[in-house]
Amino acid sequence: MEEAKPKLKPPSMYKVLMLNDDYTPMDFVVEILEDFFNLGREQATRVMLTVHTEGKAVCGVYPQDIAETKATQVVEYARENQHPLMCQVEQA
Ligand code: TYC
Repeated sequence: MEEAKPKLKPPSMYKVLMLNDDYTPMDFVVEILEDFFNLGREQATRVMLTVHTEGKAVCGVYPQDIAETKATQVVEYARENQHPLMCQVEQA
């Protein structure tokens, strides 16, 4: 008897982007990149400076539900600390 072909495909991946603003402190952004995106201090600093100079940068790439959850958690954490930091999720 023939085996059924597995039809599982890997999930589409989504980028979490961080957007620049004039008010969120640089240290706070670096802390977020370390804590929510598991970047080391050097890479977190590089990503933060890319956002600061270019307007946005990719923080990480994940399956959709994880990407959406991280973006929501980052924005909530920023609001709890009275910062206007924004994230975007888009398909990779
Ligand atoms: N532009 C901010 C400042 O000069 C720093 C900053 C970096 C803010 C990255 C947001 O996603 C951001 N304090």
